[in-house]
Amino acid sequence: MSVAAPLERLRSGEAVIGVIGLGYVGLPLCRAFVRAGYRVLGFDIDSEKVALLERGSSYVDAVPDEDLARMRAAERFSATSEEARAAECDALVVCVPTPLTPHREPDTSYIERTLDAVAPHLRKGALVVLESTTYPGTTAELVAPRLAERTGRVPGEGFLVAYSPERENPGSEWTTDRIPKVVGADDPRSLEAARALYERAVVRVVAVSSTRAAEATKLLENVYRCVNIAVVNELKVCFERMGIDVFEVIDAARTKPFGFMPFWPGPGVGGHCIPIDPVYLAWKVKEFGARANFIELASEVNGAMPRYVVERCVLALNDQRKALRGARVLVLGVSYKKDLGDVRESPAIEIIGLLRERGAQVAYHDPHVPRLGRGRAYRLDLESVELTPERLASSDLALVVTDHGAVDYRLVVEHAPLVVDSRNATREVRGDATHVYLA
Ligand code: SAJ
Repeated sequence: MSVAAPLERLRSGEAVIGVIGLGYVGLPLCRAFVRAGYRVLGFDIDSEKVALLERGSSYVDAVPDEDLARMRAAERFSATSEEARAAECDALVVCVPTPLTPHREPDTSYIERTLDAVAPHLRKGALVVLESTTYPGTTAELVAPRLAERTGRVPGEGFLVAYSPERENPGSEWTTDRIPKVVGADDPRSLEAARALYERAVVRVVAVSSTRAAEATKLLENVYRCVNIAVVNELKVCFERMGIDVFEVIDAARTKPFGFMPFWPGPGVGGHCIPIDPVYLAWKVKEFGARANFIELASEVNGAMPRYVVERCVLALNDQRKALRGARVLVLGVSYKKDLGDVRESPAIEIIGLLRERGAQVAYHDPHVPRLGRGRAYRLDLESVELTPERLASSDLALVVTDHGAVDYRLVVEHAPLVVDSRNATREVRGDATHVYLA
């Protein structure tokens, strides 16, 4: 089949698109491609996920069952674990995890395993796009060479390769089709193919000059958040000592109609992006003799927040002549951000681990998280308890870690003998209550 074939089929919209990794990024992307008129084949190594999707049952909040039903009814979506079916695809979009190793270095093993699985079946001239967030250079130094070695073909000719960062935003109204899509490639034909792939599916395609520029674009987006969150976390600690309410100050600063975007102090940063992506960049720049000081410092400041929150609990109990050891602490909210059930990298897991290490008896209430298994460093085995006046009154301290909208903070302030609030969730109901501490 000529090199033009997949590229032609992408241009005409007849292309079959393979999406590898059917998680919170891959499944919404499948939906966007189906809505654009493509036939889509979803790949996942987890046969349970494939079986659920083939039964019309979605496990990704952003893609409800009715959307999945429409995709399947249009006969333009199916899911499989059979990597050989990559041969049916004109384009393969890789949306697999890029976590950190235990030594906090980039872990590209999921990308490598995916490339090795599809390479033997890669159609001649097919396009491979990496979407996983990663360090600048991954596509040019790992993806293209690995595929070239395994297929014996030349990148940009025997197969096409590009990078396009995912911008899925869990829990928001920003659906894939409405978010401008950055694409970068290192040869004209790959760029043309990547543009053709996405132009049908998203509001706007933003082409940049190389795969490295596209990889760096995504990292800048998340470094921007990570550093600005660290700034307000550091100011929270400073202002607390100065008797200044940092939340009041941020609220006042945001009245400036330009040149200021509010970020909010919290108990630390969780999720799959903000605590991890910046570390990928800080790691890579060292290869060039540089040092990403702000990223390193931001990771340190954000990483110190769980301990700071626990220290504030010790101080609050101390003011009531109580010790943390043996205290009954009720943690309110354990997911990594409000109104979601995702606990990945959630600071709540470290906070609960630290409280337990100091002898506290910890329970939690989270309407979105029925049970907590283990974090990277702690095994918790807890189930969410009901939030009742009795439960609050029998606790020594209620600690707000994640400020879910579904929690009644008036009830918390009225019935808990002590409240430590790391999200300013009690601002409307605490008045001048002296038993409520900010953390
Ligand atoms: N956080 C703060 N203070 C803030 C904002 C966030 O402490 O002012 C904490 C959150 O509680 C959470 C962590 O930081 O633990 C990350 O929060 P996030 O709002 O950045 O949420 P994420 O991790 O879901 O980030 C995603 C990102 N989307 C992609 O990477 C495609 C990010 O780029 C989005 O900007 C972000 O959602 C968003 O805007 O909601």
